[in-house]
Amino acid sequence: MLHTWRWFGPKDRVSIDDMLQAGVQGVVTALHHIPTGAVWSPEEIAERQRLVSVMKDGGPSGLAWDVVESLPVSEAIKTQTGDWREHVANWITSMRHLKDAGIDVLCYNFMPVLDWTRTDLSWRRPNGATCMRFDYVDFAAFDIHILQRKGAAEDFPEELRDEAARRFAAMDEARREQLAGNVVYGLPGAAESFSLEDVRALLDSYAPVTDAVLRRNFHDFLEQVAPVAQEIGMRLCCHPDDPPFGLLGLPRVMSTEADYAERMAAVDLPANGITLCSGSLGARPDNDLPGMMDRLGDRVHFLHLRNVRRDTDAIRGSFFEDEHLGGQTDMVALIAAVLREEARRQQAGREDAVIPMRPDHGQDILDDIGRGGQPGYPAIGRLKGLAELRGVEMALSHPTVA
Ligand code: DNO
Repeated sequence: MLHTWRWFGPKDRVSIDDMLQAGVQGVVTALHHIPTGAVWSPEEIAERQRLVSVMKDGGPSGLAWDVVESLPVSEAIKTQTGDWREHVANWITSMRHLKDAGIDVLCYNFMPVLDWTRTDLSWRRPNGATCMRFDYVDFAAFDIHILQRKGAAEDFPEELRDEAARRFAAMDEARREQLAGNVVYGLPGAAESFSLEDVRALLDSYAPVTDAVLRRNFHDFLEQVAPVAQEIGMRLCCHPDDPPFGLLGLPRVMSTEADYAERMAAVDLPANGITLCSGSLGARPDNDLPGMMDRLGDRVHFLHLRNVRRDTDAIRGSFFEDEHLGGQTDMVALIAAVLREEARRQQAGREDAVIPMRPDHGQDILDDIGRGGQPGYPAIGRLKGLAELRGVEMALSHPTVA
């Protein structure tokens, strides 16, 4: 695996020097300041590459921008409304500019309205570390009582609805504000930050977009972008829904192995690939991550390795972000499956035999606590995650084991 690390650009408190000291080999970044739907110019791309290539003292970092995460897909494209055709054309132009700059892997997602969703950004663990959590009762309290979405109550079983009402009644104003902020104001990397009013308007615009319509719009998008990607040698990799089940009555089409397989079959080209995110997918008990790597590995162009622990075995439920080797995904088995895939690619002489991986998220530990870094992206928590994942990889590849 190529050990990469997400960098949010010059505003990120975790520097290029920090990454190097964490043992990182490549960088994942995006031009977050460019509005969704607009073209990423060659100049902007070159400037980000320059920033990645230098250390604080001006010396060379030896690092390069290896993976784009994400080139956002606009709501207009997902709903096929407004300027969507122009947005697709711009998306393709940006992809061409990125490839011209030597970048081969491009991650995106097709989640309506909200990118990843959490209710708690610093949930305390017994050892004093903090992590992110998605609490389904809090989420229902948000949906029914804060957002007051039409029809929200009917989307939850009665028991959960009652629990959410009690939970909401017990929250003070500050917690209600915080909860709304966590859900809609945008987590790191999300292309957009919304007010409650914006979200209500967007939800209205999705009223005609059923799962079937979103799927069709997704396939239309793929039919336009994937052949170009194939022709120029760009590897597209769609990130799964996070969490991988329906929220706010919105359609969801990238949550399971069947979803992944269907999206890939829709445009059956190697360039039309996936990001295997063990943390997002792992929030559902029916997603078998090592099995998915074995079965879909051929088109896995990017790996997000992280782990979650679910409160229940229900498809929709609460979970928290556990340590990389904790949680319910068997990380050793998953990495073993990745190594098998890399060996297959090597044998086949594929140029992409080494798959880029990033230690996704991390708990806030030691000096991360109170540092005010990006939620989910602490320096030390990720360094620990990367070190553990690297250790597993090295052990599994050692001649006395393999
Ligand atoms: C969260 C991330 C997501 C991801 C996008 C990919 O930490 O994994 O925001 O970057 O969904 O398009």
